Amino acid sequence: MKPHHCILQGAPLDCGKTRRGCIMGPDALRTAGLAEALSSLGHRVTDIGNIAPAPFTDAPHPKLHRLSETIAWTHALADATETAFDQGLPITMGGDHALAAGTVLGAMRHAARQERPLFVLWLDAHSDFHTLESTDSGNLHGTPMGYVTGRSAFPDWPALPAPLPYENIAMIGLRSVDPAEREALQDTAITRVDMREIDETGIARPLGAFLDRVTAANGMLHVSLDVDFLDPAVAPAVGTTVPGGATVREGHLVMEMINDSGLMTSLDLVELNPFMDERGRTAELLVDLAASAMGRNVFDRPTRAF
Ligand code: 6HN
Ligand code: MN
Ligand code: MN
Ligand code: MN
Repeated sequence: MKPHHCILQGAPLDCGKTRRGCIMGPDALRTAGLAEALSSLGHRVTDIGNIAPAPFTDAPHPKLHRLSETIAWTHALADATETAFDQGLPITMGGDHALAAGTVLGAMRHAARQERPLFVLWLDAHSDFHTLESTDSGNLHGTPMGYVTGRSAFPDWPALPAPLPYENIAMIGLRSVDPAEREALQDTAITRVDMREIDETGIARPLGAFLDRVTAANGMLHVSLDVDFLDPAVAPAVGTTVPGGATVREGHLVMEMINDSGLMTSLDLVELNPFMDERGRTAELLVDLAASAMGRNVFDRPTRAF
């Protein structure tokens, strides 16, 4: 396994929804031993501390919750993530999923400079594909994929170097997609793998097909892991629980295949709400999954196409 320089950055962003608690996520991941787990695998690890948004004025919006704060975070995280790529592999400790607007944008800028295509693997019960118009809840953690694909205007948000192509996105674990998202997704080439497909074919087949495409394109791969990808019975520390999620082993298999592929260039660990955890078990599970993605295994597998 190739040793990496992991750049841990805390993103205690809690403005993407009304239920609070993700502000404590980065410290819970630190407490659960994320840095130590990665170092023990032979990686160099630097925790650069927490990112902060530039000062913003909170202009109340009739529908969208804490819009100006989310925009300020998007600027800060895109800049920080882009910078982190110069040092190593950015691992963002969230924070709710609104942070992915910034981290994916940072990865898009980096990939554009490298003249390589960026691919995004979205591990989530939700598609987070809303626009500012289509969201019913007004919670901006439901919009980052709508933003990075440029499917509608996000005024005052940072400009995209180019929209992220739909072909470069796979959403795996879907089981809660709002009607407006469902309709919009149907018109795209986004790879959509719902829990039923995982039940029917197993998770390895659709994931392997996607990873093969990333390899063939010499792509960079951003992985965004939302806690609610996992079943709430094993990962209770999340505000948006949806029953019927991935098992612990499905989670690990995804991460192990990502490691075997050697493709991952950045990672988000998001939506951890330590206020709702049970004796730190969700934080510890996220640390174990990150370790699997970075090379922890029982036996090495020969490198292979899936
Ligand atoms: N997440 N679709 C719902 C909404 O409020 O727009 C849920 C969003 C969940 C967000 O998964 O990070
Ligand atoms: Mn900026
Ligand atoms: Mn999400
Ligand atoms: Mn989710």
